[in-house]
Amino acid sequence: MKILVTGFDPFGTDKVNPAIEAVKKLPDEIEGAQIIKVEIPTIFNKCAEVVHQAILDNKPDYVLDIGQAGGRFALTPERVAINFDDGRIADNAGFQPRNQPIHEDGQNAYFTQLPVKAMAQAVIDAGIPSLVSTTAGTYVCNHIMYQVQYMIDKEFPDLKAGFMHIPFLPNQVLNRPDTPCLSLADDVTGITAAISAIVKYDGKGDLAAIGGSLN
Ligand code: PCA
Repeated sequence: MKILVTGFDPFGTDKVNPAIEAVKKLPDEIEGAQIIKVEIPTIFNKCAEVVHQAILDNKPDYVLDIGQAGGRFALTPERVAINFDDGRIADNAGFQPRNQPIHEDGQNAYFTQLPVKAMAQAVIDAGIPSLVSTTAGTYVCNHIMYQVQYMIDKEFPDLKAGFMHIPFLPNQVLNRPDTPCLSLADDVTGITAAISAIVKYDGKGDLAAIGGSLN
């Protein structure tokens, strides 16, 4: 089995993004699955092209995109991506969409194929906070999650994909009082645990646990 894991580059006022830092440090193999790591730009009109090319090049069974969610305290596998771009800030190309559909011929929303409850439970079992989230926002992270689902809808029906947000690193909250953070080592442990759950639940649906969600 092959799993393509992507991480976004730094954006906004931050000089680092825990997503790509953690993705770079993941093992090359998890539970027998080969892990392919790719950095993607925090640019609405570029990130999908990079992931699309990586899918064509590597033919993965799964895609897991990782991004930073500043202010969240937990690793949050996302359940749903929506057909809506609305930037709170400009992206790394200076583009700030407002109220735009991503694809006129796409669904309003797509659910992930990933076992998000099992992923969250595996992260918790590794001693790291985790919750299933039901909103990936309306910025570039929701955008890439939606774009990969659109590719599944139109082009790669056998692919399974999803997204996970992760908190700030400690060095990003030095001037952000009362803001949660998680160490890079915990990010790597947590993402590895989540990927282990993806492999273990392959073809088996999701854990039937009481999952809860972030709003
Ligand atoms: N987080 C942003 C985009 C890139 C990233 O790492 C988001 O949540 O949309």
